[in-house]
Amino acid sequence: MPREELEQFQLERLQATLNRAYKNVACYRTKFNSLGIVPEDVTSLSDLSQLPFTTKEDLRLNYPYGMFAVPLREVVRIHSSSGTTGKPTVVGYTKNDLKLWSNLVARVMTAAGVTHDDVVQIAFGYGMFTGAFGLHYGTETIGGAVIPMSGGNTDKQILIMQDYKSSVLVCTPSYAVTIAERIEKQGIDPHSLALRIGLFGGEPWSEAMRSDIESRLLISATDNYGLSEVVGPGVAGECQHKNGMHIAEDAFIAEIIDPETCQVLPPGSIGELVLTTISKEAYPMIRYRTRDITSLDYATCSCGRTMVRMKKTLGRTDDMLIIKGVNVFPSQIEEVLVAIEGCEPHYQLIVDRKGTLDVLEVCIEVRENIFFDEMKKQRAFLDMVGKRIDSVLGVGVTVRLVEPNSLERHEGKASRVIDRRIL
Ligand code: DLL
Repeated sequence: MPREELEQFQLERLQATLNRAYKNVACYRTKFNSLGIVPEDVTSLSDLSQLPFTTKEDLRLNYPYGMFAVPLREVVRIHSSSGTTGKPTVVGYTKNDLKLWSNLVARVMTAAGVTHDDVVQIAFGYGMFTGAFGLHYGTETIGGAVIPMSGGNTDKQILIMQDYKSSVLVCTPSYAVTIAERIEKQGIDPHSLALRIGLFGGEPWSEAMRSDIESRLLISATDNYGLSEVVGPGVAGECQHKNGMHIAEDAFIAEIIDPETCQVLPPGSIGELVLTTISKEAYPMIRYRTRDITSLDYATCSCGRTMVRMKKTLGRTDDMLIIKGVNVFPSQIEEVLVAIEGCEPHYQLIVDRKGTLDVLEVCIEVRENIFFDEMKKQRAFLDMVGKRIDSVLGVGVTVRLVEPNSLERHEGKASRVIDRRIL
């Protein structure tokens, strides 16, 4: 759809959403009233920037059902966010919302190359997390065959993958690495598997990690993005050109803001992604601050889709480390490490405070030959890794090698940072 037409479509849906949210959700009504705004004031898409933001804090204050715009009897599914601090966020779906969600995920999967001929192994944990159910219904919508494996039990994952001839693997990128590693350890030739596509999402991952997974599993690995507050997976996904994730703009309006000033930034700027839902019934989100740092590219993609593409996220504002005044995202370190021959894609970042200074220690797993190398060679390796990280981040870090297989393996979302400053 040409952008002009799309924007007209978005405006109509936005107006309907604002009316419904204002009428049915006290939180939105109070916020609008305090700014003297009524939904009718929004007559163009640019008016969106006048509306108040919605934050995680708003959702916590309205726990569990305060943000729902429909009576509970119309809700047919409840999920929650995977937040690790405070109360989780509860999200609800009507029947229409589930249909919309399935279609959005089907779209992401189709863009990645999945068809009705595929056998899709879902290795996200089934439960309150939106990942498994989202991809499950998306697969069924396309007509593919779902294997609802759920997360963990890696040996069984591999057995099923071999026996059932899974052609698509769905999980977090860090779990894909864990699976790839186990396949190698078991001496299984990846050529003997039927895998051809990986749909990985739920956490940030680098291009270097993508190449690593692709070469180990012999697949095309695509990225897809979403968050439970907004719908779950299905918000955005890569097409086969892998040049940014197309956001489903008929269901969401995306803005990029400066997280400090909260001003909307011009196209192409890096900042915090803000999303407004324009098609959902039960749980409308108006200008939701995702905390994810990315940028938007409005150029038409080589695939022909006109929908805006978001870059791989750098990470979340709340994951950002400030080391000696420099902003550091774990994904930047990952990009450097995974590209170094001999480094395994397993690392841990330990932040500590020495006196008044923050220090960052990067623990990396290396292949056995490097770990057991003579001291001199090992020191040269450490030196090289330290310099490469320094040249990308502009800040010195301490690098420590740890024994092969000593860092925790992840079955869901990886947690790579240990912050000793708050202990
Ligand atoms: O992670 C939804 C999802 C499931 C997306 C499966 C894709 C695949 P939450 O648990 O609410 O929902 O976590 C949302 O995860 O704000 C991002 O910080 C992060 N995230 C999700 N996908 C990506 C991605 C699901 N592809 C939070 N790249 C978001 C980077 C991602 N970060």
